[in-house]
Amino acid sequence: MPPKTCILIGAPVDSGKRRRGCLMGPDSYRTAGLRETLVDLGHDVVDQGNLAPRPFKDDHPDHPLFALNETIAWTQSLADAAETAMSEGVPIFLGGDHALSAGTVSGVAAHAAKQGSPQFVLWLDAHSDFHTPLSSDSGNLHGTPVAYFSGADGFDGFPEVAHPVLQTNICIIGLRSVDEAERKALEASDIHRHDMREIDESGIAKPLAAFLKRVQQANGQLHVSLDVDFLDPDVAPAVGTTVPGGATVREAHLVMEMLHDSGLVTSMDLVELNPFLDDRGRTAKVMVDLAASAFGRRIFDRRTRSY
Ligand code: EXY
Ligand code: MN
Ligand code: MN
Ligand code: MN
Repeated sequence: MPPKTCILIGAPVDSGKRRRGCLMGPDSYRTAGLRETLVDLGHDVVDQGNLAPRPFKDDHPDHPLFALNETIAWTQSLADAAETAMSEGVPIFLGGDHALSAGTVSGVAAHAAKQGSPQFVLWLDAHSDFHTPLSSDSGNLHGTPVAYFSGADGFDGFPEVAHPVLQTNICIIGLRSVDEAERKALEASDIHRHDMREIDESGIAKPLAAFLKRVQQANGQLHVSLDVDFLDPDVAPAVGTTVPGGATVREAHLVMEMLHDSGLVTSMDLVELNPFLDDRGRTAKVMVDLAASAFGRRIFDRRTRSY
């Protein structure tokens, strides 16, 4: 696999939920050596530092949606940055909570549309993040990015999604906490969804290989959004929305190694790390190790396989 130009973009988004702490995420990945790890694998790395949201007026404390204006302001800023970065290399967004993906995915999808290729999204998460502002009970917007970038209604005030990601081009793996409204919406959608029960029964490689084959056949762009809570809390405790029964470190590395073997990844988010909840950087290091697998770290080179 030829070396990549990895563009690190800090996105200290903390407005997607009430519990603060994700704003420290970008520097935790830097402290855990993400840049050095990618350089050691032969990649060029450009760290663009941290982004800021567009200017915004303070949110009304009683608004049912938490930090709506702040999240809208981040979405505008991230969508522009993502679209620009796609023409410079492989952007890796350092979160920040999952609300950031409303901007990153809509931005990379805009780039894909200009290239005339379809955008695909692999969503690695315990949650489907498929609420809209109208269906969310918590009012936490980090539970809504998949609905936003796939063009759902209900996002008044957010930037118009000029190039929604087709639902059939979205694959969610790791589900084990889905609200009733999301479950109904998912079952009515064309989103490919693989819960932990399916992974337990038939493994993680099968649905991932089928998805990667479709990306390859469509000559698509592939955005990978890795939520810390995809992993089991025993191995990745530093996230505010832990759900027992998550992916093992080996299942997560298999996903990353298959992604690298496929050569299809064009952008990535690392999200929901809350260093305030970490144990001496343990979770940050797990996430950096997973990024290393996605960018080529392995013992034996087995890229003879095709998907
Ligand atoms: N579905 C719940 C809610 O909407 O509040 C929990 C969302 C958790 C979202 C985290 C980022 O994955
Ligand atoms: Mn999420
Ligand atoms: Mn999650
Ligand atoms: Mn499927």
